Amino acid sequence: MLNCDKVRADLRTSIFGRTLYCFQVIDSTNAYLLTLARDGAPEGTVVQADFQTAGHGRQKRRWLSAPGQNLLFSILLKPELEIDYSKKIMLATAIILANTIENYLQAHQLDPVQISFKWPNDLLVNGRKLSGILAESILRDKKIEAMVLGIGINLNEPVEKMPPEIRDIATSLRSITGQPIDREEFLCMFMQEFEKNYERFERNFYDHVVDEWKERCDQFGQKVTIRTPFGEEIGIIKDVNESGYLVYEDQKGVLKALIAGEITKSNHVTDV
Ligand code: BT5
Repeated sequence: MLNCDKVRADLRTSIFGRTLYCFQVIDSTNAYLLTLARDGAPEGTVVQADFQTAGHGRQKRRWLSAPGQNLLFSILLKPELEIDYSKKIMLATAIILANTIENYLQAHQLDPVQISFKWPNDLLVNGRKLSGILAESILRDKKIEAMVLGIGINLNEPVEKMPPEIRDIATSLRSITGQPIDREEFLCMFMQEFEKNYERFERNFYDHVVDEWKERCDQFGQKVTIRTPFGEEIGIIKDVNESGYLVYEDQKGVLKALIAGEITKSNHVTDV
């Protein structure tokens, strides 16, 4: 089980992770933290679990993770911003997570890895998913009263032992580097990086977040299949706009901005 006392002792933050709940088994860290949020838990509260019986992604898709090998946790934010900022907060979290991975590898003298972002919430290495982020919010009067950011990152689970559903699409930091990853240290590094950047991003109302995010996205110009709330369509990815929405050109040449959806296939031949 994750050594929670060690995390508490080593953590150098003033808000994030100062209230920390660690579980051996839970249904979902996001679901639990949403309940705590409704009961008035403070900003920065973190819930971590070694195993989830109902870990999920968007649209109730399952998040699969073997017991005690990876990191599964959720953080509570109370940003006092309009709903419009939700997407940008999620993109900021991906940046923070990518920075943490780089810091960790550097601190352990491991070779750097090329992390790329897939809209809206995936971190990929060599086209395989290393991590997913799920944001769930409690809204009041168009404002974000509380936002729970759930992070699943594959640290130590070897790819060959992953369940067949994800074996061909996922990867883990251990499989990439060949080295075991210290979960306690990684979690502390993430919280520290989060606190440092969260303050910076909030101060500037998330200016530049999208530009920073785009630097790591290599999907622009790709012809893809996009699952939208209104059905699937083929389009060319053009941009991610200032609000963090996906901008694509449909087959009639019309530009569309998508707030929620999914890029399901990116194997179309394109000359763009
Ligand atoms: C996500 O959803 O990628 C967000 C996942 C967030 C999980 C965390 S764990 C802690 C917290 N508590 C929760 O209950 N959730 C959060 P989405 O974009 O919908 O992607 C889900 C898809 O990712 C699945 O349908 C699988 O194809 C794939 N997947 C599932 N488990 C995976 C894994 N361990 N590694 C890589 N891909 C995985």
